[in-house]
Amino acid sequence: MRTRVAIIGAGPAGLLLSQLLHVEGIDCMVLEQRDRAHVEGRIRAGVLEQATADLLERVGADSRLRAHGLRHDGFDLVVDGEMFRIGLRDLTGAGVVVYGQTEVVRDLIEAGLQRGTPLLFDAQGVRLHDIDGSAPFVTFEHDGGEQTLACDFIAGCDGFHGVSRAGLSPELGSAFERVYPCGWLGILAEAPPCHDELIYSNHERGFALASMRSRTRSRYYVQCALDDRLEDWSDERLWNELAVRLGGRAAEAMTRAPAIEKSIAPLRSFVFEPMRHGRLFLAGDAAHIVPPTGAKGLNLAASDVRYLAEGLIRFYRRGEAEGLEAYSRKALARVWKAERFSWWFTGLTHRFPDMDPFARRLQAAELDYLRSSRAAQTTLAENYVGLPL
Ligand code: FAS
Ligand code: PHB
Repeated sequence: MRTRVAIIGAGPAGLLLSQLLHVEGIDCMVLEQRDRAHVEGRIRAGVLEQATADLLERVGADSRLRAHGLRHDGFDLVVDGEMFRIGLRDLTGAGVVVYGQTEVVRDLIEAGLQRGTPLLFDAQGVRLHDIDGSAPFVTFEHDGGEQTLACDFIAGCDGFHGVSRAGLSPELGSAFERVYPCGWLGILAEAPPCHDELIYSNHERGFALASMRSRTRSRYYVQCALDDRLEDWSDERLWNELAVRLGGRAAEAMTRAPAIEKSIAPLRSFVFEPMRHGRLFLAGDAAHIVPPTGAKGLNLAASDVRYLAEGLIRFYRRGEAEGLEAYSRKALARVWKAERFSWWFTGLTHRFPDMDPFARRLQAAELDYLRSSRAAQTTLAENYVGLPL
């Protein structure tokens, strides 16, 4: 088998890249280790920057997003029970779209299948070969046999635990990491949201977030201990904790319902530099991870593949390699700004076990400043809606 761009992974990064290339007539093939049901069933991100929504429109995968996406012009912060709003559109002229990553993945898979983009599920044992040469290739098992896919370039879109970055010798790159002393316990419930916008809460018992997937489906998170297990958190305990941490009107408006999904995710900041290694380009979680507080993970995956697609299109259309040579530098410039924002917003909204009284006073002062300063709120808002590409 042969293609121009072999894409490893059918998450948002790999799927969006495949469609950005396909609509420009550039051959590619997506190799995904899991089956379609698993990929479409993963519950993850919920907030799209407008730039991400625009990319979905560019590849013709936005009809359900336009019909069901919830346009949000602000969100609320609750600090020790007191709520104040960050008016995103008033402060920046832009908002965000609340639309589950699950739906984004479904829309991109559907667009690819309708166009006939080669997308192989259940591709096991993917291995990358000769990424430093002029004829890289990928081997994998599929349909009971060993397959070889020859290509010009490989896009490693296989997430944090994928093989693309793992296959690189450590001395070829630099990893930067911060692991937080807590995780997020997330719940999905068929229950109307408790508020018409998202609520981020800094409470003495820990962080909580009230989000949503639709007007009838809610998504909530509470900060939990690193060693917490799902069996430690009954639905009742979780709903009670959410009511305490979100407090006031949110607690009164909250509709409790059985969890249809419950999961714990660790909080981590991670960047691997550079994002290019010969004919291999890393994109999305394969290259970086942000704590979900700033809702940047999915949106960074989208901006990475936008830059990568621009470089590949320029190479195949005009034979110019400058876009590919600039990819890592351009992507990392945006990644590090999102890492900084996500780290800052996590520190502002969470109570960490090792936070001493001085740190807590600084946090309280920063929240008080944010509440009272349009300039401070504008800084938060322009990072949240997404910095210019
Ligand atoms: P993904 O991990 O989504 O996709 C990688 C794909 O590659 C997967 O389908 C995987 O099966 C496949 N793959 C892996 N190894 C392979 C191999 N060897 N061969 C072939 N295929 C392989 N972001 C937010 O903004 N908000 C959130 O609330 C949020 N919550 C999250 C919760 C969890 C539990 C996790 C893990 C992440 C969360 N994120 C969140 C971040 C998340 O949305 C990512 O940023 C986003 O999925 C990145 O997309 P990809 O880079 O495509 O990676
Ligand atoms: C979500 O709805 O899953 C979500 C929203 C905002 C965040 C993180 C997660 O910051």
